[in-house]
Amino acid sequence: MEFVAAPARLSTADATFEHDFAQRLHWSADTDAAIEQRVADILADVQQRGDAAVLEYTARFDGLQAGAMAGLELRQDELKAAFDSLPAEQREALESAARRVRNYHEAQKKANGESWSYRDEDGTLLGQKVTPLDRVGIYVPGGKAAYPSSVLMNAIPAHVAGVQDIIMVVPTPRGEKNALVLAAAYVAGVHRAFTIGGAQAVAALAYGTATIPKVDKITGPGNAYVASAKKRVFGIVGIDMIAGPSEILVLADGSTPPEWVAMDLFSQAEHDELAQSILLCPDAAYIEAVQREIDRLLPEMPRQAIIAKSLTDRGALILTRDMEEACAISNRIAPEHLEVSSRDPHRWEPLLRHAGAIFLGAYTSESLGDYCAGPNHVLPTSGTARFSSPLGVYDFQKRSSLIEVSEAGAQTLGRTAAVLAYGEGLQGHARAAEMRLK
Ligand code: HSO
Ligand code: ZN
Repeated sequence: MEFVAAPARLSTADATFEHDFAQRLHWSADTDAAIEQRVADILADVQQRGDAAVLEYTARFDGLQAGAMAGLELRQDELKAAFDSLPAEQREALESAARRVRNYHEAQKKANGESWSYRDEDGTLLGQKVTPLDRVGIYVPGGKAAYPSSVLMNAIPAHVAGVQDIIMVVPTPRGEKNALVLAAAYVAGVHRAFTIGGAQAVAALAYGTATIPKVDKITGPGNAYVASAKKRVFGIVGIDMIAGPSEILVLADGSTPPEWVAMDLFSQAEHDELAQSILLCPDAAYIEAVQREIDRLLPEMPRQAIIAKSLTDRGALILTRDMEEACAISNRIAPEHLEVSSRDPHRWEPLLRHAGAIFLGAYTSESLGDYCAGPNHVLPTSGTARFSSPLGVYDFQKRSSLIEVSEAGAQTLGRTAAVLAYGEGLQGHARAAEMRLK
C-alpha cells in the first residue's frame, strides 16, 4: 500500500486564504450522545455499587476477570519488578528523564508555588498559604496510546507539589501489562496503582469504592469515554483539562535542514490521524524542500498510514509574506507545540504569545520536550493555549488566603466594613465589625 502525505498548500497572499485557513483549523469535538448516556449510566452504577460494578465493567470491556478489586491492584513490588525487568538502557533513560522533569518542576515550585505574606501599615498580616492536594488520581491510557512518559509527566509534578497519595489507574485489556508503564510508575513514585480504565475507573476515583480511595483531582488523558466521565465528575473532584489530538506548528525561516522539519511534522502526526502538523514559512522554495523530504521519508515510517492521513486531512504548509506575519498567524492558532526553527529564535520569541510550549532553535526538536527536556508534555490543545497553561506543580496545589487583623487594623477596616454591610442590609456583619471598634 502506497501512502501519500499531501498537506494543504496555503498562501497568505491568496484571496481565499482566510476561508481555507478557517477550514483547515476547524475541528469538531462534538460529543456523541450515545457515549454521553453510557458514561452517565456507568458513573451512576459505580456510585451505587462500588467495587462490584467496577469489576463487572472491567471484565466486560477489558476482558479482565478478578474475584475482588484487590486482584486488580498492582502492588509496589510488582512495579519495582517491572522496572528491574527492563534492559539497562531503558531503566537509565527513564531515570534520567524523571530526574530532569523533577528538577524542572522543583524550579517551578520555587518560582510560583510558595506561600507569601506581607503586613500593611496597621500591622495586619495578609497572605496566601499554598498546600498540596491530599490525594490525586492519574489516568493512564492503555492500548495504542500507553505512554510511560505521560506517567512521569503527571506523577512527578504531583510528587513535587507534596501530594501524599498518588493513585494511578491504567486499563489493562486481558491483563497484558505494559512493563514500561509500570516501571515509570515506580520511578515517578506512584503510591498505588490499579489495572482499571474507562469511565468506570474515573467514577471509582471520583466517588471512591471500598477498595479505591476517593481522590481530590483526576488528571491525565483518555478516550472519549474518559473525557466525558471527567467532565461529568468535575465539581465533585477537580480535573486538569480535556486534551484534544496533538498539534505541532513549525515556524521556519528556512535555515534548518528541511528533513529535520519534515520529521518534526511527522512526530506529532504519528500520534493520531486527527493530530495537526503545520508549517509556516516565508520562503516558497523551502516549503517545496520540506514537501520533498516528506515524500522521501514517509515510506520509512512504521506509522506511515496514520501520518499520511493526519497530514493530508489536517496538515498545512503555509507560505507567509514574512516572519512577522508567520508569528501573527501562529498566535491565531495558539498551538500546543510551537517550534521556532530559525537561526535567530530570540528575535521572534517576543512576538509569540499563545502556545503550550515554545521550542527555540533548530536543535530543539519537539520530541525532546515530549520525553526528557524537563517541562511538562501535558499541554493545552485546540487553541486553549489562549487561556490555559501546561500541567504543572500548581495543578496539584491549592491556595488559602491568610488574614490576621491587628487591633489597629480592626479600627480602620471595621469602619469601612460596617458602612458597606449596612449598605447591603446585613446588620450581623456590621455589628461584628463594630464590636471590635474601641
Ligand atoms: N506529544 C504528546 C506527548 C507524547 N509524545 C508522549 C510522545 N509520547 C502530547 O503532547
Ligand atoms: Zn508526542
